[in-house]
Amino acid sequence: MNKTLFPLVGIAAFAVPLALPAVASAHDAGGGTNYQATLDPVATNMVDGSGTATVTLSGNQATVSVTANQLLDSSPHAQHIHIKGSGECPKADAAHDHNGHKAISTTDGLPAYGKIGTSLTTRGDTSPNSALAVDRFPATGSFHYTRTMTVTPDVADAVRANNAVIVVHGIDYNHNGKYDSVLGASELDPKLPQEATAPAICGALNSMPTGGAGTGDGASQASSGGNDTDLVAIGLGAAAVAALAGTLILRRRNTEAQR
Ligand SMILES: [Cu+2]
Repeated sequence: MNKTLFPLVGIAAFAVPLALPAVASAHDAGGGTNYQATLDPVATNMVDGSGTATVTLSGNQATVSVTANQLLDSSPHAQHIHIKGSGECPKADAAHDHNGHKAISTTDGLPAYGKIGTSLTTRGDTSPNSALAVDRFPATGSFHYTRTMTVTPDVADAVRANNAVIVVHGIDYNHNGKYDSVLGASELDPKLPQEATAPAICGALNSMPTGGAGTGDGASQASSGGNDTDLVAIGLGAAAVAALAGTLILRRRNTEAQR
């Protein structure tokens, strides 16, 4: 399926920098700026997974990508941009007793990462109203999510201030392969187990050190992207970023056309 994208990448690499010069000018007012986060297991929550996230922000338009690995499979994973906290992930001392177990619930983490600003749903509404729209979030243990959306001004401001945090929820505290009541009920929705809403992996978004905007020469950053193809592409420089943005837009249109 991805094979069909490769020709588009090639086309976009030439076409997009001409069509969307603002994307490549990171320092221009209204230009796209890239932010990234490394998603690490939330302390105390018995999570083995990990992930990465990137946000490309242009005005209030955000293209958000989240890659998650080794979370609980066959179970929905709510994911959000959290804002207006301390701009960081909760540490172990944020844990409280949940049904006799030390763990960090979504509420326990609020001082660190803040309230929900954007719900990273797969379709439809992206407001905090969709915080637990379990039928519109990724529902596999490993996934790659990409969506372009309009975010609220307070979310855009928080991202630009490096005060936004990506959180993917849904843990398997007792490693029995499903969300159950080992930690009791969720404080967010008593119909859901605490495991279904507790934060799993988390990372603070920070602007990428792009170097000179408009030079299109950031090749030295390529090695920092690990094995995530999107990060590698971004590391290749501004032109590649523009190409990537074009590819993501095409991919999303493709995906939506199939729905
Ligand atoms: Cu969240």
